[in-house]
Amino acid sequence: MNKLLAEEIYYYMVLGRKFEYAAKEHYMRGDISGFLHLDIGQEALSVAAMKAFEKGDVFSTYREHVMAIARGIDPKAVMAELFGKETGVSKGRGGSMHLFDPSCFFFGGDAIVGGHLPNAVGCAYARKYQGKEDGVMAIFGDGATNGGAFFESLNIASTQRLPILFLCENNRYAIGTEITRVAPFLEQSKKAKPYMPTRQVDGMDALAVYEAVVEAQSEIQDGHGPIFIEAFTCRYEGHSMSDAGTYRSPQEMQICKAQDPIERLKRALLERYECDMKMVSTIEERAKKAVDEAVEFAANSKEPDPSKLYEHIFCKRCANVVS
Ligand SMILES: Cc1ncc(C[n+]2csc(CCOP(=O)(O)OP(=O)(O)O)c2C)c(N)n1
Ligand SMILES: [Mg+2]
Repeated sequence: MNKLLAEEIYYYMVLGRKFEYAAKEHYMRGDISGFLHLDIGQEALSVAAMKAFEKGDVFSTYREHVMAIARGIDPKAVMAELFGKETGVSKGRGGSMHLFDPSCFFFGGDAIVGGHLPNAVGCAYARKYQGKEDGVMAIFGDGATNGGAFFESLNIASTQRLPILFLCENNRYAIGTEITRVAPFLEQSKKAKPYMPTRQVDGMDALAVYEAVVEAQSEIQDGHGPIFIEAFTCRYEGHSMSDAGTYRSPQEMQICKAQDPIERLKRALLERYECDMKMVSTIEERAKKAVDEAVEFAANSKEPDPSKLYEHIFCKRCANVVS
């Protein structure tokens, strides 16, 4: 990875973290309602995967604010969506879990755990049928690998040799349930092994995630069929704003935070890429400004007109997917 790209990834990771803390604050003030799942701790994965899978369609889970921004959606439009405003990326109709922008090749945000996997497979089928090479990336949590939709999706992707990358964010928890209480092992890539090549990566290391996704995308584009990457990561906050996360011990959190992805990339910038502290601070200030502007924009935007409540809900012609 070159220095410019490393700096860009750092910018989006810092922006992502600041964005999430601002969202948390405004949720507590009552400006944001509904569900809110924060990505704090998982930024390396969310940002580096988006930057690596530059072309192609992305289907993600409900923990997707940072991914959406890294994919190119304006932070203002993301924050306005959380605030339920007309200027939001989904016109205020979707909220936190339904950020969607076909122009950025970002197809959500899905509230149903694993529900987006069959959609992603369908899109990969369409892409193959159309002779388009870019492929699809589906991102999901460890919890999603216990559902039927997961296995059906792997099966079809494998038998049809579809150009799809399955990227599992293994943060070891599905809400408050530790993964080994509901699955026979910690490593969820074992479930995918019979279907396709699997790899594991340190999801707290942005550079490693980037390399793994770039390599996988070039393989799926070359017609090798699907690939599964399992990235081990750690979310710092509770599952959502209604979860205090008390089931994790302070020691466990301390081990997690010692791997902090932003600190790790900062160290790489200073040591490997020979950036100076001034450059790093400038990037951090830019990120702060973008978040402040996003909050201001969201706060000052209008709410949707109630008489237009049913507009923008159903797709009349899914032109971006099938034409
Ligand atoms: C089909 C379905 N079952 C249950 C739920 C309730 N639910 C919401 S999030 C979640 C846990 C998912 O955990 P994981 O996939 O590991 O993602 P993470 O929250 O760790 O990012 C559950 C069970 C749901 N939304 N959809
Ligand atoms: Mg999880």
